Amino acid sequence: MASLTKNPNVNKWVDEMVALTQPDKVVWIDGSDEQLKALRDEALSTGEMILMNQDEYPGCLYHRTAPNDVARVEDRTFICTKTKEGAGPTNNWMDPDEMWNMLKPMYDGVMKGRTMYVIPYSMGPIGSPLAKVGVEVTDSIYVVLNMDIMTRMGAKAFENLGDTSDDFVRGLHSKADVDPEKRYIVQFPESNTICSINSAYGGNVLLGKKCFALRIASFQGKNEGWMAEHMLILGVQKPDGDVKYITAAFPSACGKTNLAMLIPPKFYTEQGYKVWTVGDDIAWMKPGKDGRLYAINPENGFFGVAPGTNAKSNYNALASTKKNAIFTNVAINKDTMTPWWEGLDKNPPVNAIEWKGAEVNGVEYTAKGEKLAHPNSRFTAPAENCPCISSEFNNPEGVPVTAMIFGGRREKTTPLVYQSFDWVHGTYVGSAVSSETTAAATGAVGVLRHDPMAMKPFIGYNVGDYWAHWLEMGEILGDKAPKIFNVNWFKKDENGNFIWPGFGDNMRVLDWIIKRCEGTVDAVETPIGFVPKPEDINVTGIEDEVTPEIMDKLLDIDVDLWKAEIKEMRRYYDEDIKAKGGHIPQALYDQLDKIEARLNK
Ligand code: GTP
Ligand code: SPV
Ligand code: MN
Repeated sequence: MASLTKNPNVNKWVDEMVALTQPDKVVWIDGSDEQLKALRDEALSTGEMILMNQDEYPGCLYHRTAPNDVARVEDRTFICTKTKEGAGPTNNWMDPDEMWNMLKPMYDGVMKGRTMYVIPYSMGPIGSPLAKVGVEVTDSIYVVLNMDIMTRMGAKAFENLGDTSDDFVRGLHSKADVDPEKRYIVQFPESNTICSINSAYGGNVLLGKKCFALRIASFQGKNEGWMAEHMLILGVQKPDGDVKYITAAFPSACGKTNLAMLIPPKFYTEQGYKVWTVGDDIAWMKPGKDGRLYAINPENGFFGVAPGTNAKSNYNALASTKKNAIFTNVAINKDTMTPWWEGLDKNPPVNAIEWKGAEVNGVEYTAKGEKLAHPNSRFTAPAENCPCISSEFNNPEGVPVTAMIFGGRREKTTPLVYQSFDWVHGTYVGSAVSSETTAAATGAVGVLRHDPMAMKPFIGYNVGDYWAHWLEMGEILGDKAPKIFNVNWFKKDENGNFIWPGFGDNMRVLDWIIKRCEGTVDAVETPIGFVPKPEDINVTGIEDEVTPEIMDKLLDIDVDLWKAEIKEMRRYYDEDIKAKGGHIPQALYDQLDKIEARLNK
């Protein structure tokens, strides 16, 4: 099939990939409805996709991945820069030539008997000065259909690239044999190239997402003066109509999609507050003409965690999945052909198909403690479906950022919210994010690990240089820099229960954050930052749940725990980062010294 572009750089690379992988057929994805319909029909006929109930879920499809292929594989993810130092201590590294010599034979003839789909896509609105183009070649229709939702896909993406530019990210994907022992997710930041093999799951294969929009883009941002972050973007509209934009970085499966789409408590909606979603996972940010930081969401859809999503916890996410969505590894109600997952409702279907494909009695199955949906099962949903999608979603210039938030899952130590003293301290706070691990990546769940800026698996270069880039951006932004906060929705009591209601009630914390940015509320200065006065977190309507005693616990700064926290941070900087080739800026060590001195006073 003829190429969709005159760009010789694209055509030369695609020709090389065809010669290497030897597909029977090459299909350029123009993005037309006819083409996508034909691909859907083909995937349905082979069983790759399953049709959901078209009355209740029009346009929705289902896909099941191999049971060994259900999450990102961090131990098999590599950053291949010329030097090991370039990748730094938070990444697996291999010399680029050595890696390619290992991968090349694996790709040799891998698409024989298959079709290669060539997917042009734009990360960011077409025509946005912040957008970037990628081309992914893949042997998976599932990838094509997901990329259609997650990106601006098709011939139109080439408009941004033009006929001569070489500034596009090359992505080579083959599901090959889905062999977990030969699975590799490899980024070559210095040559704008991604290679993924032996997976057919989400973030491993939708190369525009984590591989490009975070790993490659963070490296590009460092060199080009912008930032690529694992952050949601939301707008809080106040009763007077003014909208303040906030970004927030939480590790995988720690609440970004939920916060991005929150519905404020009645107390707020009655006054006219409203939350608008710009993005739920990734933000690309650059200083604008007025010197403020502007953010776009490079994605065009949501690849959201299904379990736990329900009409109460996240009405807007659920509504987004009602048409033209793809469900991956959730359970199916066989009678109705509708999706089901733990936490959707309290009624698991009797005639259920669990995520691995077995037909089970869902009531008995779940009563035994088995899960019908995989804990990292997901929906892929078009952003345009979201009832609270921001009017600025497609704004090519992005939205101005007033506040940035870091957070993670911490059962103790970290209070509900605190504000950093300034950008440099805020950068330290970001570097100090640690969180209990989740099912979003393979490996143990619930183990506390360092996850700086929620970017540990996604920083495409040396983490120390990444921190230095944060500090540089702060200098460029000066007094126009967003204010930096930290939140923790996951504090627990002695019995292991969350003590903060979370979800929509997180609006109460956003309210305090905005007031701090506007300078309309006071705070308590503590050794770790500014903490709210208990009376300044509005608890109207939840007084029974969040009593004054609970609020004290939520806002408590336990000096002994914090001394231990700082000691651990020094160990982390020294042993995990510096001793392993990370270049930690002195300014961050100075922050450690200052916090320690304040705690000892
Ligand atoms: P990725 O897509 O992996 O990057 O995840 P995410 O950060 O978007 O996480 P998401 O919003 O999907 O939430 C993941 C899990 O955290 C869900 O099971 C939610 O139920 C839970 N969660 C989200 N917000 C809250 C909250 O405020 N409180 C509590 N207790 N749980 C929450
Ligand atoms: C995450 O793990 O942070 C995700 C899902 O958003 S994935 O696209 O698989 O990386
Ligand atoms: Mn994510």
